[in-house]
Amino acid sequence: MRLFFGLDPDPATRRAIDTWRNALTGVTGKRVPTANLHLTLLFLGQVAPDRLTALRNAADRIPCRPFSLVLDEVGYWRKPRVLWLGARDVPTPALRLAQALRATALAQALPLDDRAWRPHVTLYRSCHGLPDDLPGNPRIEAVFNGFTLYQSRSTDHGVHYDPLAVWH
Ligand code: 2AM
Repeated sequence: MRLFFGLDPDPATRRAIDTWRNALTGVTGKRVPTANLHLTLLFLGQVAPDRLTALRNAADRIPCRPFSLVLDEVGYWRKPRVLWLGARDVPTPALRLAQALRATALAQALPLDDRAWRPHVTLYRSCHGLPDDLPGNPRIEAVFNGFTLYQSRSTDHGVHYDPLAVWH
């Protein structure tokens, strides 16, 4: 199972992200469907299904208080070719949560890469770069009350992110 922990934006935040994204012109790439917009907290990759119960039980012990995060930056990563909205300031509770998830996964002996967490919402994939005319920097405040374990499934109709469990 291809798994990741993430943050699920509420409907108003999704609308705000879409409104900002709709103002972008000249983007070449695959638009991430609105329903798929999310912030990855920890990418786990392939996990054997028989590891799931232990992972969920371990995640039960992670404290999670509501926090807000301001999406105020747009950027492009050349290697994965994604255009994203990000948060310049990483609030401490969000960082703690990402760190706790990482520690939990490591304690479960799940292999992780060691890249630092960069909170972002991917807007476009297979993209060639930032458009020349950006509609000004975004400022979208998002409140998160919990975190979600997702299974990423590739289907004939595109990728689906199925929530397997939510923690508040
Ligand atoms: P993204 O967060 O930049 O959009 C499910 O595939 C999610 O995990 C996506 O949101 C994706 O990127 C992220 N993801 C996919 N492969 C990854 C990898 N090798 N390392 C880190 N994150 C990855």
